[in-house]
Amino acid sequence: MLKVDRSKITSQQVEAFQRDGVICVKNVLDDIWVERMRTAVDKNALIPGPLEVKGIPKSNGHVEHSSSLWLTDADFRALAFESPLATLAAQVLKSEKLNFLTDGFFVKKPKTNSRVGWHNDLPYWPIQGWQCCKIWLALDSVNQENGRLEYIKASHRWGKELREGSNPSWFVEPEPQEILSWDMEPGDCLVHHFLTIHHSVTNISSTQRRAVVTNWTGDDITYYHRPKAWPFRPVEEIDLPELNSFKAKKPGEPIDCDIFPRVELHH
Ligand SMILES: O=C(O)CCC(=O)C(=O)O
Repeated sequence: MLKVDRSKITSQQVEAFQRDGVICVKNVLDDIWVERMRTAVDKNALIPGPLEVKGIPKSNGHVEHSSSLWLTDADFRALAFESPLATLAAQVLKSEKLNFLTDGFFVKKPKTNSRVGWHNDLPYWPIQGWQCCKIWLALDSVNQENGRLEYIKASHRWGKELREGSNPSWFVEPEPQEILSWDMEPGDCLVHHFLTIHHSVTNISSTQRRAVVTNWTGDDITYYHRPKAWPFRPVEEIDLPELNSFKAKKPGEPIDCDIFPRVELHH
């Protein structure tokens, strides 16, 4: 049986998530968790993730990214199934049921043009429905100089999908008063709705900025076929037993499968 922590956030925080599409929650994970995940990220930064093509060296880009590490790494697995993150996700989503939709990390290298452009997350996932969120966990202090995230307040309510670099005519750069952003300490988390539009600024500081992400869905989420969505290459080409039940999914079916496992919540 999968175990999760019972830590609670306030009803005001849940309302703020529903209203604004993003909240910052302080001190979600303690120093032991933060150190454990820093070590796990550093260890995985130079090797291909389980869904990546083996034998291709990692690019030397300005943002190191990898995903689905819970499949091969005990610390990422523990983060998904034994840390307070699952309870946090279930609360903001107001969901009885919770599925885990893959983890990942983002390492912004120092003094690089490491901006991540405006986008929201839903177009990258083979799902549809409303109850979905990402938890972005800071492993270093985060600020304007080293690449913090900025969100367009309440943009999840627009119901629009935006892929990075797609530049549709309806999207205009937001005014400063529309932006929500926070300086953060290691262990703090951002929780954003999959439709909330965000970007992250470049890292002009002299140190790296590391973050781990986990993705979660609730009661109303079903499978939906989206070309160019996760896992970002033809599923037939990926030889991973955990993908077999996903490959058989039909649109409208519940998302539950081995690769998007259900997490048991203890109320
Ligand atoms: O960590 C970053 O800088 C970008 C993360 C992001 O945009 C995302 O996870 O959707």
